[in-house]
Amino acid sequence: MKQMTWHMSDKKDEDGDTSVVVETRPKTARPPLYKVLLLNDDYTPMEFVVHVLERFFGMTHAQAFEIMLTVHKKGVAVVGVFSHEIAETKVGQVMDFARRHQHPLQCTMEKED
Ligand code: TYC
Repeated sequence: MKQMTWHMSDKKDEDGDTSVVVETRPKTARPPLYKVLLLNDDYTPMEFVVHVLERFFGMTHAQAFEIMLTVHKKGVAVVGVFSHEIAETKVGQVMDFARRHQHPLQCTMEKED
């Protein structure tokens, strides 16, 4: 007959009875995600926005052009969804790059529902 192996997780009580400890899995909340938004304005050149999307959001030229046009026509678009820290970094990089080139381009972040 097959011999069972005792495991550390098998607890013996006073009478020598055993019971298996069943692991409970308390719900661990995942950290919230943040949308990074790009805003339209009348002055930032389209090619600059396309370059920003390629450089900081890893888009191809075609993807970047499409998203740039969406912002141009609709006023705003989500350009990525990230952890709070990464979103903050992206916003900072875009705002800094735009400021250094003297363009009024605005980039913000917003918590996802
Ligand atoms: N509206 C700008 C123009 O006509 C282009 C533009 C697109 C600016 C997207 C900002 O986030 C932006 N030159």
